[in-house]
Amino acid sequence: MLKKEIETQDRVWDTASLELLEKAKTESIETCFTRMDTQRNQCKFGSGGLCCRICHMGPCKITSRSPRGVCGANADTIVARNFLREVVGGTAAHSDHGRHLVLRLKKVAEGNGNGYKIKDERALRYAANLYKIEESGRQKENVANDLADLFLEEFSNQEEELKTLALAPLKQLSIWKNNNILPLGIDRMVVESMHRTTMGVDHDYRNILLQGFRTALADGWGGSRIATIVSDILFGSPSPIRSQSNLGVLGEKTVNVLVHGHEPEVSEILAIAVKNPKLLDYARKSGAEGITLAGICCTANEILMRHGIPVAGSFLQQELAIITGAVELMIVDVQCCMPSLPEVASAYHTEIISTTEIAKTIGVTQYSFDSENALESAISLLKRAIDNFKNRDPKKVVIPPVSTPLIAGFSVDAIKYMLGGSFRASFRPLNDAIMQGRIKGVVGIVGCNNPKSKLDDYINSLTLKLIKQNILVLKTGCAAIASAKEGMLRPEAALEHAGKGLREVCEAVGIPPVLHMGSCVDNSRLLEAATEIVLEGGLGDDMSQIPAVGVAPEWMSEKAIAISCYFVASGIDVILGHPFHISGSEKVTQFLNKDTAKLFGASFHVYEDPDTAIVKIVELLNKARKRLGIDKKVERKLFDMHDRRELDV
Ligand code: BF8
Ligand code: SF4
Repeated sequence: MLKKEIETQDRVWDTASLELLEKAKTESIETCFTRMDTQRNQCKFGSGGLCCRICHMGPCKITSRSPRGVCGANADTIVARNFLREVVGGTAAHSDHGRHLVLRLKKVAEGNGNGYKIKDERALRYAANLYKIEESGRQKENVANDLADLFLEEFSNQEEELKTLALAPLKQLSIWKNNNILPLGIDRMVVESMHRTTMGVDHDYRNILLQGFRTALADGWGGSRIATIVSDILFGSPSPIRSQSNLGVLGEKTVNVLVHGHEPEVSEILAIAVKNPKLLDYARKSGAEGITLAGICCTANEILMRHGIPVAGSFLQQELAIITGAVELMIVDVQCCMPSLPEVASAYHTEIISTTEIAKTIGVTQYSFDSENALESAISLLKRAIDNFKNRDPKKVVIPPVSTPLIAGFSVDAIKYMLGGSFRASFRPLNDAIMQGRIKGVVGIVGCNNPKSKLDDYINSLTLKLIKQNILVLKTGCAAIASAKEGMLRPEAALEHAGKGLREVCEAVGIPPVLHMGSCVDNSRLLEAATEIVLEGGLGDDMSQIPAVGVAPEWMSEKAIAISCYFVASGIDVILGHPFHISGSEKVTQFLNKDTAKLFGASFHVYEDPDTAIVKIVELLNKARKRLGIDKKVERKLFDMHDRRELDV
């Protein structure tokens, strides 16, 4: 039963979302925020990880009076098995995304690219060198063909370890080897994990959890890394680019088309098609002033990073975008697209179209996007949106006038160039700034929003505290969109909010204090950045030694679990804004939150508010600095009075 209605201003941080939630209330539209109220009394067995429905002797739930399931499985086994299956879900999602891109690269290499081509030959040749594929003097298509074949083997290898692991620092590899968690082919890891968690196979919670880290490594250093590399080859490596964010990017007088989901193949072509002059003419003849293409979730991040297409919103804003009444077409593909979308859209004229066979929802129009004729397909989708413009009901339209400028596009390459200049691109200046204490460390904030807590509140409060403490913040996914909307992705944010040391570095280099590094699969860019820091020298010889922490403040997805597991296995401590579903087993909790520190040099930490999280993060960074022997400089150089006050919090 509902105790007390939550005030709308306690559900969301930004004024655009607030205005649209009020509109939803007036128009009696159900959203995830209101459904959260009806789901608030959630199952304790589920949240403790104690419900097992792996076989049909069950479902079994573990209580003090029934400490074992019918088969004899105890809480530790059940909780660990459920956890591993979540890691599998996240790994499969990222990796299947990567696979689709590799198959596309293969077609392009074979001369069947149609609308697709190798956009970044430099990225292709760089990747070929990483994998020791001969590229010099060879045609780019031949190089791409070999690379695509190698990547396909990364999925299908049965007994060989992932080749992509070799991109990690050498010592990292030996840590994984010593812990017996070097992953084999990605598909094999996913299948083996499902096998090991089926009834009557792997029962030792430690063995199961180690397989969780191994599977997650197949995501971060495998599927996700491959997805990022291939996206850069096909669509271009991101470099700094200006744009706008939040729902105010929608046009009052333009045809609004939103792309939502994760895989960039369709949205990339839409970003090109939208500039077609004939289409613009057609829009004008239909009474609109033009076409506005904008993004939601990680598709937004993909086309923002490469084309500067504006971001309409993050995960929790997908329904709100439709509630503006101004969206003619929302094109969805895979992951994080709520099944509620057609229901919300039915109150307006918005059409929802899915372009993916593997992602169907009743009420969503299935559109078979013809990748053989990608540009024509994209044009016909946009025409469909234009044709829907006449159905917009002006009385239902509210577009909050909130649109915040931003700079995104910080691939690792782009950061290197910004730091070192085009002739000696390198991470050296960053390493030096960390060693001198001007920058205390690096924190990656990743992941989602979750209506269990106020949208963007934790993410934005923590980000502000971090940059005040001279901590450089790297962002991906919906966490990056939160910062975009908050104005933290502008270089001026350094002047306005950063501590002295970080401000000086940002001003010298011309970067914001918060760097948008891409979508969720692009968390692989964070691993790449951490590797660059290690390889540059002076800050340890594996990733657990550098002053770096990962944070998933408002996470909700299995993908966030996989990401945080590959961070920890890679030696990067992870702060979670709320715990995994593991509280039903003290041993599993102890293993993940403590014992992993001995295995990988990093573990999970749960801090449910930004005030306690910042204290822990600073403690972790300072510990790393002390171990490296660079802590003295922190005391002497880093803290001005302003910073000292913050530390006392
Ligand atoms: O993959 S951050 S809500 S959109 S899961 Fe989803 Fe989470 Fe957003 Fe991107 Ni990532
Ligand atoms: Fe119950 Fe064991 Fe079957 Fe799980 S595997 S449902 S604990 S009998």
